[in-house]
Amino acid sequence: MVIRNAAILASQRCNLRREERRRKQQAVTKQDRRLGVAARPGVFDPQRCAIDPLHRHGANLTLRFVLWVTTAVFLRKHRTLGAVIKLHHLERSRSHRVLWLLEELGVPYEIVEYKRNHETLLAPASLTKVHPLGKSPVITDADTTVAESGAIIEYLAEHHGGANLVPAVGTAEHQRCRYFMHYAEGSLMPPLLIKLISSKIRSAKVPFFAKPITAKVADNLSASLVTGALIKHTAFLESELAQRQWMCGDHMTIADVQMSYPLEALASRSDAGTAMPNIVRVLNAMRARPAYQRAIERGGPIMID
Ligand SMILES: N[C@@H](CCC(=O)N[C@@H](CS)C(=O)NCC(=O)O)C(=O)O
Repeated sequence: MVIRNAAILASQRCNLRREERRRKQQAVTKQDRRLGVAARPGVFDPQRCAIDPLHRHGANLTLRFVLWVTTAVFLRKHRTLGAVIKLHHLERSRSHRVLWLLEELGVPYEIVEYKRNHETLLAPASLTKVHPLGKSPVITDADTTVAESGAIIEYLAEHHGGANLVPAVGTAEHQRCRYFMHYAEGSLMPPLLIKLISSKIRSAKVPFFAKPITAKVADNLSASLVTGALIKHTAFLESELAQRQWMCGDHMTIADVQMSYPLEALASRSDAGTAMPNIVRVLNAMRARPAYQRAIERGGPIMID
């Protein structure tokens, strides 16, 4: 009996609550009609929302949809925000320049590491999957692939906030910057590379009777293509750097990044016997940058021994 009465009471309470909700709902609908809210589905009305959770749900869906479309359009426009730059980094290579710049810019990036063949010092064939020449550095940024250090450095400065590392167009600094961006690979690297090749020829494992021949070839290469050239380059760079703090002027620029590798090579390979205090001063200023040191921590030593 007691249980039956309790059940009847509970059911009555339930009916009362339902009736109360219906009345509130009717009141809101009438007010909506007056205000024209019902005719505008998806318009968020906080008053109505307090009593009608479905209304809040509808408004949330609209908001979410608008947010989703805006984000998609934004990411499509700024593709690089959705992807991280990948640096295809060959150990002990010019790739250090790009690592240094990425660290200076503070942009997120990933390193894909490649090891040199011990005998030939060549890069593994897998690098040709990134760029047909199979050389490092090369970067991928979303669906853009950029090879050649100079081009990569300019690309990163242009697209990833390095405008302060490029001197203003029309100034003498800008002209010097352009010059050194090309000079590094076009003029200074070739004799330094021949110097490396000639030292590898000299130390190559050959039968003892062939040793004098390989030594002679190495000496001739050095004498004709390296020694004189490096004396000229050293004198030229010394006179340039005696006039300024960095490669182009009073501030570090992308030309310093590009020149860092040949300057390291010059410091470690040159036996031209010429003193180079200004080259060493600029090189030490580069090496002192925390970003330069972080690049070595992440990418390993710069030069081939
Ligand atoms: N001029 C190119 C040179 C690229 C280059 O020769 N990279 C060397 C490493 S320093 C390389 O990939 N060597 C391995 C190979 O040729 O297989 C640049 O500046 O990016």
